[in-house]
Amino acid sequence: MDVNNTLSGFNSMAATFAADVDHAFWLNFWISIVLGMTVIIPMFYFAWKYRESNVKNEDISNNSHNTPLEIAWTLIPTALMMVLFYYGYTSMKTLRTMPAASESITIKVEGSKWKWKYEYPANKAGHVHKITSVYDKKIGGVKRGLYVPKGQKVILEMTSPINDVIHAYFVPAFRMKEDVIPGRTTKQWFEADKVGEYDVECAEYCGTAHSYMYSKIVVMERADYDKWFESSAKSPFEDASAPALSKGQSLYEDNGCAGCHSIDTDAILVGPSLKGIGAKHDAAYLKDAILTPDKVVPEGFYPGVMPPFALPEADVAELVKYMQSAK
Ligand code: HEC
Ligand SMILES: [Cu+2]
Repeated sequence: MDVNNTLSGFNSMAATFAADVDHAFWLNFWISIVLGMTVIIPMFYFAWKYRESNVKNEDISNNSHNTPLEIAWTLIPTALMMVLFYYGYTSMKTLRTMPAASESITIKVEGSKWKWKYEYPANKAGHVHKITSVYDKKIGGVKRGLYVPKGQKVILEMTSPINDVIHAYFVPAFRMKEDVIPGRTTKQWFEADKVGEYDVECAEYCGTAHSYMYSKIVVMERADYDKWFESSAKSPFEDASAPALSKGQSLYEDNGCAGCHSIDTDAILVGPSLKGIGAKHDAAYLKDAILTPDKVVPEGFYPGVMPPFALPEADVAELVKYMQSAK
């Protein structure tokens, strides 16, 4: 269940308000079809009936007005508009009214080029789960996502770094979408009512790897979620017997380097492959590449794509060590 490329989108409904949104949509759809047809069908009929070969000019008279008709075509569309407004407004109100914080889990979401990061409140042991969701070309999906329990209200507090661009957090299976804006906090809530894995997509064009700015929401049974939440495991599905990641590799994953660089193949993603980089460059170069990426830009690449990472000295050193070990 760890990696799944065929998650659920519009084909499933997994949030309490999803049915309301669909109801408003289909009502809109069918009213539009009926209204459209009442105009288009008579139009073709009259075009055929009053075609040139069938009607002489002398037979044509002008009607100045028809009161009952005029009342009908004013009142009926007005009533239909009110119906559409009612369902659009009530479902929007449900989506936009945040539940009380005391009965919800509030999770911070950060969207940046091109990854999603989640930060949970501290658990009983004081551990804060921080998860980075970054597309991995090798597995054709994301390793980790947002883990939530079924039947629980969740509030997402979303933002983007001040030097980034606008993104949007879109979960088709929940019928939920909200902009994620640099320097501003936007909110969205949901209550998932079906266990499963659901797509998260960025719905605001944000540059080169926009189409890979992808994550997933994993809805779990309460007990499974609690067990993971009170632990310090990175994900509920991590293989406990697997050797622990080195500090450097773990930083490499958490900072989303893998979204732009391949480190064990020569593949060029957004940035150059880092395979064997330790043989080409010294530690000082690698350190500068992280702190001030625009200082030296390898041939064939552009400045301004890799964001500068203002990481603590020790973390940079671990990252450099990890890159040097990648043969
Ligand atoms: C948004 C995409 C992106 C992310 C995220 C990113 N990089 Fe880069 N990286 C690039 C691009 C593009 C270049 C080439 C242009 C430049 O040097 O600024 C580059 C260059 C580099 C270089 C120099 C490579 C060479 O051959 O000279 C190193 C080393 C590097 N990145 C390491 C990292 C590390 C470590 C991280 C994570 C902390 C990271 N990058 C995150 C896009 C990215
Ligand atoms: Cu985006």
